[in-house]
Amino acid sequence: MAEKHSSSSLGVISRKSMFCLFSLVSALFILSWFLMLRSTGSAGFIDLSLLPHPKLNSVIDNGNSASWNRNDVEPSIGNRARAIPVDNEGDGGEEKPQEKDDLGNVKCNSFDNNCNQVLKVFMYDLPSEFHFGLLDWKPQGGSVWPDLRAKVPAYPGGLNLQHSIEYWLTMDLLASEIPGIPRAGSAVRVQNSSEADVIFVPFFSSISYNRYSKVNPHQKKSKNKSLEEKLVKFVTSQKEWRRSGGRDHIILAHHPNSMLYARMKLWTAMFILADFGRYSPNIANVGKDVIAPYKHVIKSYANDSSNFDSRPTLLYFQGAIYRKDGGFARQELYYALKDEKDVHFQFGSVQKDGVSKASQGMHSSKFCLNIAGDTPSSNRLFDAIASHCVPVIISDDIELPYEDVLDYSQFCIFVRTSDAVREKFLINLVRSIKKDEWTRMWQRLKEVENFFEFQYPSKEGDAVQMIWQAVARKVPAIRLKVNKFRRFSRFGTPKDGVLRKIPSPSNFW
Ligand SMILES: *[C@@H]1O[C@H](CO)[C@@H](O)[C@H](O)[C@H]1NC(C)=O
Ligand SMILES: *[C@@H]1O[C@H](CO)[C@@H](O)[C@H](O)[C@H]1NC(C)=O
Ligand SMILES: CC(=O)N[C@H]1CO[C@H](CO)[C@@H](O)[C@@H]1O
Repeated sequence: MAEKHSSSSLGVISRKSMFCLFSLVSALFILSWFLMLRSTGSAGFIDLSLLPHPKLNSVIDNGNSASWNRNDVEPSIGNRARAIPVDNEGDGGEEKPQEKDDLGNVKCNSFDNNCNQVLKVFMYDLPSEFHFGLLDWKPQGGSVWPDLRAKVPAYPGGLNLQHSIEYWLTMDLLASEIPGIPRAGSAVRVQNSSEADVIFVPFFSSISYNRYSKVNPHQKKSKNKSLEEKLVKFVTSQKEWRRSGGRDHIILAHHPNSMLYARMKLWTAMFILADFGRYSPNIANVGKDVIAPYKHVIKSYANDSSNFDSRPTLLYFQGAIYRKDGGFARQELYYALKDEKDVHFQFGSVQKDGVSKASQGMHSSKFCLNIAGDTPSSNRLFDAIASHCVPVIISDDIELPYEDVLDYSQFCIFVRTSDAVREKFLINLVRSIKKDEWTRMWQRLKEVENFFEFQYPSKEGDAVQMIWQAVARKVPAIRLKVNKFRRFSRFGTPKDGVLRKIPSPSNFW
């Protein structure tokens, strides 16, 4: 009884006081609302211009195409390049006057996504044996870098070229310091690492793997292995690495077998990869890393005036039979398709003279098959894009370049492996796609092909620019990780800068 009594009187008191409190809070709330409205005009509590906009992800489809780099004169591919991430702010809103620095570049404050965001990249001056030395270039004078005004060193041709992103990105950074080279400017090299968004490690790991993996009789280990070991020692002892635990570093490992040793030591960095096939998810994953295209080995189809009816082959595949995982689907598909008269399905990898044959084959086919091999990705997809041959992708674990801003379903057909091997499924699917739909995809292929084109000097919207922009979209996440890392920085980092404990994927961030 006593208990019940006291609790009910308490209830009365608290109900009264709650009412008072509520009235007081409401009055304050209304008052502050009123004051805020007066001070910010109509925007309400929060000045929206201070919030980062998610608009970098937007894909324009309105012909109103200001490209990502506002500085550039005219987006050279105009409104055809609908996947260029754009700033939609332009439609209607008032332009803010742009503040410029001494060099005429638009000044940005860090909260303002409104102006031209150029990725600032600090590049280590690694000895030339890590980069152009691997291309047989010899350093002249004091510099570890070639003078691109004098001569541009060549990258070895043939199939090596598929993984040559290391070369194109490094050359673009070098060119950013040479006045008068006309190039698109998504990234610039800066000499002061404190001012950089990211730290670039210019090791040409793919060519190192391709050329120097063999152990010569007089050597204990291969050059690719000893270079990787030296690289890890060098990088992890730099102040830039120690400052961030490597989280703001960019490491190139496009060949799936490159950096076999170093990846286990440098996993905190952002990797630029062809796919994640040979990585465990705690070493590389789509959250942390960037997928870059292969450089296609087949000739671009310039001035393509073909059409649905003028491409005689329905479906084209040329590739190796694999013994590993992907091999099963290839075999099955081969037996399913080999008797279709308008299908070209041949085993055998594309070698030197095969390239021009394959070019011809892809240029005269409506659809081109991409089946997972011993890795989920292959350059065949990029050959198909360059040929405007609509890719049919059978690779459940494939990761695609810039997929955060590019909708591949507009120009590729994706088929699950489990469906593809069902009787007649694939051939019926491909035959069901008629002229109109095919023509739309073909048209779109011609619009996007530039995103996969590597060249020097790099041009607006090409692969080099798209890769830099993909890196730039990860900069906020990098900053978060670096700041978290610094919480305990007063206690120092491990002596050699290598963090041994590799986290599980769930607490990676
Ligand atoms: C590098 O940049 C930082 C931050 O802007 C600045 O404090 C420092 O003085 C610069 N160092 C040099 C050598 O210019
Ligand atoms: C494509 O057409 C352009 C202009 O019409 C021409 O300058 C160029 O040489 C052609 N390219 C090829 C490979 O035919
Ligand atoms: C460290 C590293 O990547 N080593 C590789 C160098 O190339 C040989 C031969 O292909 C590989 O077996 C090594 O793993």
